[in-house]
Formats: sequence, structure tokens, C-alpha cells
Amino acid sequence: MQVVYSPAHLGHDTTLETFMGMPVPANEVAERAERIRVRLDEDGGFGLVPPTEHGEAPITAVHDPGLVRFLEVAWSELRAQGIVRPFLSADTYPNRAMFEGMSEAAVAAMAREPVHAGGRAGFWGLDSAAPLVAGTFVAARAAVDVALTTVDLVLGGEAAAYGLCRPPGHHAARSMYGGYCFFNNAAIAAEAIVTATGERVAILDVDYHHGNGSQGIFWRRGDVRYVSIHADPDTDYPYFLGRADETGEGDGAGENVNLPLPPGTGNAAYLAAVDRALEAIAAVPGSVVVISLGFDTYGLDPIGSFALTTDVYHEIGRRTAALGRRLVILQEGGYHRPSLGENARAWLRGVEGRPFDPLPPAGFGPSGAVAG
Ligand code: SP5
Ligand code: ZN
Repeated sequence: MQVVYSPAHLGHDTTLETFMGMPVPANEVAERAERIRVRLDEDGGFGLVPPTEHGEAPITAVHDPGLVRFLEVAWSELRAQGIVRPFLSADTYPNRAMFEGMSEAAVAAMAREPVHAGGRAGFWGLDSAAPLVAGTFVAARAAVDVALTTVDLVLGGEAAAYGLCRPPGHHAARSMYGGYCFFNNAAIAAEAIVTATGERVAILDVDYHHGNGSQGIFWRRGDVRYVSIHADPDTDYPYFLGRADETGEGDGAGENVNLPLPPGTGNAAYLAAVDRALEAIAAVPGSVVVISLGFDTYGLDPIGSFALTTDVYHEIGRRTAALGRRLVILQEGGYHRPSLGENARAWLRGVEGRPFDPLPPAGFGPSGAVAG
């Protein structure tokens, strides 16, 4: 299988994020993508290809141009305003209750983008855990090109291809970044596939977290079905979306399928949810599925509570390929760094119908794997 990768992600060199007001070591770090790249290289069955540039038009097909401009200038503006920080994080968010009692017209007129960098980050951002640094915009643009090049490979005839996107994307909505995500790589890919083929497209989101951004972008759309298996938002980020009764509206009524699972979910219950998700995808026409692939469902993940094992990723990949559709597989989350490469290798070998033979731990490989 072809793996699309760009070293531009290294510029998004996060070391800290905030969690409930405290600086903590960043979870979404460059080492994640490097671990996966090195491990797939050690496997020997994957070919690495660079992305090609696709420009801004596919991004503004799903995102507000104002979000794109903000992300482009956010770091330089922070510096220009003399605010010394290792990363940009919001000061104040426009909580919906701030505008309570005001008419929609009054809110639209008054809730506008401020000048202060911490206010602008609040205007466009969902949460304080998505650190923005000097290289973030270039990295996020490259992640979109990775996703769109993966689409090109599949529309060009590959049965499946894998885009090693970093930063991830599924929390980014039309006019909002957050949750370690800046541009919604999977949504941009799905939109590009609809435009290129005229077919219906399904997104299967198996990251631990609900992909609120993908759900929102396609909420009223009849041509993109969003199916997600994730931790119950009662207990997990993003808290305010992801419940089973969110099914879409208008042309999108019934096209949004949320399968929330409780903390502690293990292999058997997860696989049962995978079967339900695959049924929901098989029920609609179309030849291409976009996968939002996260490994934060792994038992050792530092921010997840599920208990999946590496061999189950192989089985999920196998069952997903058994749909008989072409797969655009895009990396989302997964934060237990030592297992990321092996879990990706298991999933992708499952898709290819190759058996899963575990490799020795990272650090002992022939190609100078990342130590630790
Ligand atoms: C793409 C993706 O996986 N984004 C996840 C964003 C999660 N952001 C909130 C992280 C909250 C971490 N909670 C840690 C609890 C540890 N006990
Ligand atoms: Zn996640």
C-alpha cells in the first residue's frame, strides 16, 4: 500500500498544551508521525510517496476563508502584539450564554473577530488544548495535501491508500479549529471525492473521540454519510456533540450515525460497533470510503479509556476492506507513541489481507527507529 507522508509536519513542533488551565506535555507531537513512518518502512510492504500541492480551493470548499486567514497569520500576530508564549492558546471564548437574550441579527452584528491574538484564538478555536506554533499553518496545509494526494491515488485506481496526516483534522469544523486539529483533512477529502466522482461518499470515523467537525460540515448533506464510533461525550472530549440522537437535518436527515461507547470498552463490544458502522455504510451507494483512523482507542492510550489491542486493529482493517469499497485512510489521533507504528501496520495489513506478524519493539529495527 502507498503511504503519503510529508516532513512538513515537523514544523508543528508542539511540546506543551493546556489541560484545564495547566500546562502539560503535549500529546499530539511530531514523534507520533515519525513512529508510524519508521514502522511502516520496517515492514517493507509499504511505499512512501510525497504529497502534491492542491492549493487552497479544496480547503475553502469546506472551511470559512476567515479561519484559513486566521491560521495563516496567528503566530506572527501573537509575536507582533508582543505576547511571549511557547504556543498560542485562547484567552476568552464566545460562550453562547454571553449573547443570551440578543436577537440573531444582533449577535451576528456584534460577535465579530477581535484584534487581540488571545481573543482571535477564542473566536476561531474550540478549546485551549490545541497549541498553535510557528510552523502550524504550513504543517496543517501539508496535511491537507497528504489527504488529497491519498484521494488522487485511490481515484487513480488504488484499492486503498494511507495518508499519514499530521496534524489531525476531524475536530475542525467549517469555521473552527480545536482538538489538535486545524483543517479537517477527512472532510476536505470527502468533499473532493464527491466533486470528482458525483457519487455519495461515506466517512468511517474510528478515532476515540467524536469527530464533531466532520459531523458539522456534513450535517445537512445528503451526499456524505458520517458514521462514527467514539467515547460517550458525557465523559469525554468534545463533550458537547457525539450523542446517538444526532442524526442530521434537512437533506442530511438520517445521514449522521453516532455510536457512542462507554469508558472501558474492550475488543468484543468495539467490534460489534464496527459491524453496525459498516452496515450503515453498506446501506448507501458509493464506491469510496474515507476512514478517520485513530489509535487513541488502544488500551495504553494516555487520553483514552478503551481497551483495544493490536490484533483487533488488524481485524477491523480486514472487516473494513470486506466492504468491497476503495478506502482513503487518513490518520487522526492516537497518543501512546511506542505502539502507534505497530497498530498502524496491523490495521493496514488487515486492509490488504496480509497476516499480522508482530515486529520486535521499536528501537531495534534496521532503519534506525526512534528510540524508546
Ligand atoms: C484528534 C484527537 O484525537 N484529538 C483529541 C483532542 C483531545 N483534547 C482534549 C484532551 C483532554 C485530555 N484529557 C486527559 C485526561 C487524562 N486523564
Ligand atoms: Zn482522538
